[in-house]
This record gives sequence, C-alpha cells and structure tokens, in this order.
Amino acid sequence: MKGWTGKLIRANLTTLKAKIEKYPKDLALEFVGGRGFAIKTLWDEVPAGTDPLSPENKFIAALGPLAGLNMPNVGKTLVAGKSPLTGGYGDGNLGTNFSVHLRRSGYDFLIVEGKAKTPQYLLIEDQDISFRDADHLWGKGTFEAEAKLVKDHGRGVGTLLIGQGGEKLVKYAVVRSLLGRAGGRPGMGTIMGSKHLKAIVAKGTGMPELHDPDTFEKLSKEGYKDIKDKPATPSWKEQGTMQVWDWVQNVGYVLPTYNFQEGVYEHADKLSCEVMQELRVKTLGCPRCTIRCGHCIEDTDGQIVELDYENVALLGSNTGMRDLREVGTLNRLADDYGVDTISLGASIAFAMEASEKGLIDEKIEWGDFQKARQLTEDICHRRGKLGQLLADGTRIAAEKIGKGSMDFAMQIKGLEISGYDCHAAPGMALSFGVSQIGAHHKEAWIITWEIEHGREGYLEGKVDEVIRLQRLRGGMFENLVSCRFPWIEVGFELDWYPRYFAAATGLKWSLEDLYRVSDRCYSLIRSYWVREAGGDWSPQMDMPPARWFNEPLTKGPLAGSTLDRDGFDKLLSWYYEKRGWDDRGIPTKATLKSLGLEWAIPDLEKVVKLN
Ligand code: PTT
Repeated sequence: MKGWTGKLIRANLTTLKAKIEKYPKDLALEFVGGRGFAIKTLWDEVPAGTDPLSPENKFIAALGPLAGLNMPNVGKTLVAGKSPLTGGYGDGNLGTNFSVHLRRSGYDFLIVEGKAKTPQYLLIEDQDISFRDADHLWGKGTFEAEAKLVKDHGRGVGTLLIGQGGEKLVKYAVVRSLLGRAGGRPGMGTIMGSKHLKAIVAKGTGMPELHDPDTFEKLSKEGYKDIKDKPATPSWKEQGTMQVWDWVQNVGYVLPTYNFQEGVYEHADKLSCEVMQELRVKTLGCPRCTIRCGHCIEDTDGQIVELDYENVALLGSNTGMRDLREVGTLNRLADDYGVDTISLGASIAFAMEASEKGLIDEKIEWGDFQKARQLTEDICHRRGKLGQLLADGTRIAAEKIGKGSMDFAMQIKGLEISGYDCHAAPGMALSFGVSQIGAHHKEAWIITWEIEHGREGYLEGKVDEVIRLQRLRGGMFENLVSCRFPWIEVGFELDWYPRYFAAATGLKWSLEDLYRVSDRCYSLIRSYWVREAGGDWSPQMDMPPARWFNEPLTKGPLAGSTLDRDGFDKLLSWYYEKRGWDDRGIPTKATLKSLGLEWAIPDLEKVVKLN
C-alpha cells in the first residue's frame, strides 16, 4: 500500500506505554483518512454511553493520504473524539507541522487512550515513542508551553497542545499549534486535558513512500504555480478570512449581532477588514501553505494575535464590542488558554443577554470589554459561579438557568453556532442543523450561494447544494486532510485532488469515488449520534434555536424576518430523503447496506428500530 503507511500509534496514558499497530488495508480503502479513520475508530472502540471525560474516550489525531506531503496546503491534522460539549461525534482540522512530522515518522494516525496520574506529553521521534513528564508545562498557556517544547525539541517540530482551558476541562477547549492555529471546537482539547495529556510532539526524519513520486513532484510544482497565479490569490493573501466582513454586514445582513438578535451591527466599521489591515503587523501560514490567511494585529496589551472572521464576529459584533484591539485581546486570551473563540463569544453574549433580562445575578452589559475579559479569565479557570456555568457551554448553562433561556442559547446539538445569522437564510440554517459535529459552518458554507440564488425560498435546490458542499468540505477535504481554502477561496480546481491522490496511492479514483466515501462517513457519523442518543434521538436534534423562528430581526433591510418552521421542516425532510435516512433522520437499513455499513446495523438496532 503506497500513500498510506498502514500504521498507527496507540498510546496509553494509564500504562504510559505506546505501541505501533498495523491496520487493515480495507480501512484505508473504505474510509481514506482523517474523519473516516476517526469515526470508524470511535464506532469500534468507544461504546455508546462512554463518558467523554473518562479514560475510555479516545483522542484521535489523523492524517489522510495527502496530509503532510510536499504539495500545496496539506499541513493539516484532524483531531477527533467523543465530544465533551455535545456528547456526540466531535472533530476539528487544524494547520500544524505535526502533519508533516507524523507523516515523516511513518504513521497515518494516532489513538490516545487512558488517563495519566500526572501531566504528560507524548514524544514521537520516528520509531521512538515515549511519554515525558509535563509537570513544567501544566498550568502554562499555549504560547509559553509551545515555545518551551520548540526550544527543547527543535525549531519546526510538530506540536499539538492545550492550554489551561483544556486542563480545567472547559468543554470547548481546542487543540493549538503554530502559535496561531486552533482546531477541535467541540472540546477536543478538553479530551486531552481529561487524560492529563498536555501535548503531543512529533519529529520525523523519514520520507513518505508514494506510488509515483516523480508525477507527484511534478503535480506539486504545477499546483503551487497554479494557485500562485490565480487572480483571487493576492486579495486573499491581503485580507484572509476577514475579507468576508463587509459582505456579511452590507450584502448578506447576516453578521451575528447581540447574541444573534440582529444581522447587522451599527459599529461594524470599527471591526472591519480595513481596520484589521491598518493594524496588521504580520501574517502567518500553515506548513505547505500558499495563501497565508493568518493576519495578526497587536491587541490592547501589545501582544500579537491572529484574527479570523469567525473570531471577530463572535467575540466582536455578537457581544457588542467596538474596538478591534479589544476583540484581539479576547481572541488572544482564548488562544492562550486554548478555548474556542466561537463558543466563548457565544457564551459571553448569552451571559450578556441573560444579565439584561435579569435571569442571572451578575451584571454584564453589551460591549463591556473589561467584564468580558474578566469573564473569559473566569471561564478558562472555571472560577466563580458564572465562569463555572459558562465553561460547560450555552446549552448546559440554559438548562441550569431555565426561565426560557434555551430560546436564546445559540447552539445546535450543544455546539455554538458560528458566524452567520440565519433569521433570513434557511439554507444556511439547514447547513448548521445537519452539520456532523453540531452547528459549524465548515461543512456547507452555503450562505453566499443562497443569497445569490434567492434567500427567501425553502427550495429543494438548497438541500442539493448543502449535500454537494458536505461531500466536498465535510467529506473529501476532511478525509484527504487537505485545506479546502485553495479550492473554495481562490478557485484551485477540484480535478487536481484525484490526480494527487492517484500519484500518492496508485488508485485511479474519480471525484465521485471520493464523494462515496464522504457519504459513507456521513451515514456512519449520523449512526454514531443515534447510537449515543438511543431512544432520545429525534429530528429536534437538527433544529436551530427558537430565536430564529420566533423573534424577528428588528434592524436593517431584513427587519421583520424569521425562519419559517414548516419551510424548515420541509428542507429537513428533503435532506433526510436525499441522504437515504428515514423521517426521523436515521439511516435506513438499505442505505447502510448500500454504503457498505451493514455491520453497523446490529449495534444500531440495540437502541432504535431501523426502517
Ligand atoms: C474552526 C474554527 C474557525 S473556522 C475559526 S476561524 W476559520 C476559529 N479559530 C479559532 C482561533 O483562531 N483561536 C481559537 N482559540 N479558537 C478558534 N476557533 C474557531 O475555530 C485555519 C483555516 C480556517 S480559519 C478555516 S475556517 C478553514 N478550516 C478548514 C477545515 O476545517 N477543514 C479543512 N480541510 N480545511 C480548512 N481550511 C481552513 O483553515 P475547527 P485552523 Mg480550524 C486562532 O478547526 O475545529 O474546525 O475550528 O484550524 O488551522 O486554525 O484553520 O474562518
């Protein structure tokens, strides 16, 4: 088998032992990598009902057949596990040197299990794999801890690590790398923390074996050149993800504002891409990156922080902030403590609204930077009543507060919604509803397409577009483990990917073949959620928050808009039908069989009757 090594590392923190295992070739052929490897491992090894914070949960870091190779934009690693935030399948995909070094060390993925008595980090140096004491790193922020690991193990080494948020089991702690990147929104950093695993460091010296190295190298050179020459590349490099800011505020009217009460923000110009460009001090990129989308400014403390649209939307307009440097400070604290900016921003906004409505004792007003900063510290240290409450995310906070607060807990399946208001965007609401990890835009960012094609309609075409995007963004890119930005942002054609795949593995697969693997993963991940929920599973799990249905926008050109419940139900049933799921959103036996997942049927039938 070329392209894959057929080997994984299994590291156990209870015994402090690690071993190298071979995995069956069929795993690669049926699941390809990344998300596919993660869901198959979780299905097989993490039984229903496992406490996500227990030693029995697994932390997975997976490459795909392209990750870490010498080709454009594949410096990515997928991190996954059973989510402490949602209780379902969780993952994230972050830019990191780790991919390059794990690949060079000769492994396709890594499963960490058990729980250590004292803090540890895992060191992978080709065949030498060992746990090291991490007492000196525990309690340290990610910037300091990463710098120390790099000092000890060499510049350019691959690191995945957590901050105090993960150590304190904040349920939306992320995995960090490269002093800028973060991934694993649904608490993948929390799983590391629960195992007393501060970091994983990889340092590899080997060369991956490819099916046709010469063709691969040729394609790689051509790909780099093609992306460099794309007309959209310079502006993307200049603005990164913040380039969407003006569109979201002035064309889409979907900028999350005051806890998603509105889609336009009266102070949007203070947080805009232009302001970011004026303040920018440097840019960052992942390994093998052609577009360097990380734009950094100095925050109010004079510290460097990388901004992205999602971070500025959720920590900025959504909480009523009016100064980009203040948003930068909240963002930098989230990075240092290693918690997700989206869930953090949503939690702060939720607290602001609960305070305004008199549902909590604490007083925190919209736009109060000092209090938001204090609350961030409290959440990340799990300090104080409000800090403790919000460290578990908005769903649990709303369950505890009651009094109708669930209506404005802006989450789906427990994961806080990312940066697009959907009062008047039913297709995007569907995309959030059926995302495989909870409300994340990563799988079907349909918002610009939807607005171009008519935002009002509850049309079948929107469902088709969601599925088309999921196959690519949530499927192919997550299984190959390659950044999707060259394709989606600068127009690097999709045909390149089967060509790289063929040169790496020798398999002449079409895009359709890769989409079939995506579909297999979608139905297995959905089955995993159903197996976890058992008799409690219902389409309600895919439902957006009540706010979007019941509380009309009051500002901007879309004032008066809400989502229509019947219309949304129609979209959902089309979606289920097209995926081959029944009207409860559960894959049918015929679908599971047609995707080669018949082995999942007996397990699923223990908890639900399948159609
Ligand atoms: C992603 C989510 C996003 S989506 C952003 S900004 W983005 C937030 N970034 C955070 C951050 O920063 N610090 C922090 N403490 N929390 C953060 N939470 C938020 O996390 C770099 C890019 C980006 S920037 C995106 S969309 C694309 N994501 C890809 C993906 O998911 N898959 C893929 N195959 N290619 C992708 N390319 C792009 O990569 P999660 P990253 Mg991300 C500081 O991981 O869990 O999905 O969370 O990892 O390397 O930072 O992404 O507008």
